[in-house]
Amino acid sequence: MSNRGVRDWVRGAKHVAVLTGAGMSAESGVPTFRDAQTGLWAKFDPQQLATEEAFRANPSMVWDWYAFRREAIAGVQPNAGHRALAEFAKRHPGRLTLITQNVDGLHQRAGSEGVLALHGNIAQDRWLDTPRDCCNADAVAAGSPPCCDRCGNMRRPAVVWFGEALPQLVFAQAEQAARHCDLMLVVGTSGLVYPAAGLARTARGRVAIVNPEPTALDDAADAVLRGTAATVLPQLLED
Ligand code: BJW
Repeated sequence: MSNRGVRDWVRGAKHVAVLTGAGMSAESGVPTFRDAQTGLWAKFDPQQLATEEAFRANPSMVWDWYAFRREAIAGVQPNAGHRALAEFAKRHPGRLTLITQNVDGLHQRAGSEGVLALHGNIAQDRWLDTPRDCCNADAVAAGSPPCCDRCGNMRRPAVVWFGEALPQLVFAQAEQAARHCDLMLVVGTSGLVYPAAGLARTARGRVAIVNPEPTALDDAADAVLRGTAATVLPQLLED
């Protein structure tokens, strides 16, 4: 199937669901999750750092990793793929549901509204343990990580780590979109992490993958487009 063929599927679809992963932001300069990391963090495996266990074992190291990534993300811009999705949704109200595994906020910064963010938001943080009465904004002591100056409860990034449940309502809305779509575009994800990857397998309509490399979901696809998000999405979503 060619890009043009999938573009015709988009044109014919009443409802399009889009599931994005880290490759969506690669051309903005955000490293993907399973890319070799560079610099300071090259010797750490992100899969080992993105867990509550790792945070409890070494809170300052994991906090600093997130601080480093937050700063990097703040310095990049949405790319042509993010913009194409936001512009399509504006031109076609109610026709597109955008589901992302990304925590970088670039879809929202490109102007997409109602984004279903399955894995949270790296720019926000929350209490690690159930907050007590003393845990409030006035009591946050600066630090790495910041913590309650009375009981020591730590702040943690508001992202979903391995072994943690996804936000229930957001995931239910994503499942609903998958079950009702005529077409799902699966962009820039390795398809290795569940339950997000499972959405591509529950999609009612056709599934088209946009990724320069093979993925674990290729067998579930009606079309596999070997290209990048910033080059292929503007072609698929033009009117
Ligand atoms: C480009 C490109 C370009 C490059 N253009 N493309 C079923 C089976 C097996 C295991 C499980 C299962 N169900 C659950 C599990 C366990 C686990 C899991 O999936 N493990 C697998 C690794 C085996 N899942 C969980 O633990 C989830 N929770 C859960 O199931 O809870 C159950 C529960 C219920 C009730 C109570 C309690 C618990 C949670 C998963 C959370 C994932 N979190 C992370 C970290 C977020 C925070 C952070 O960023 O630090 O989310 S992990 C990481 O992986 C991140 C990503 O969102 C996610 C997906 O990665 P993604 O986006 O696919 O990135 P990459 O790097 O893998 O791939 C990039 C792709 O881009 C590649 O394909 C490139 O080719 C491509 N690319 N340039 C287009 N220009």
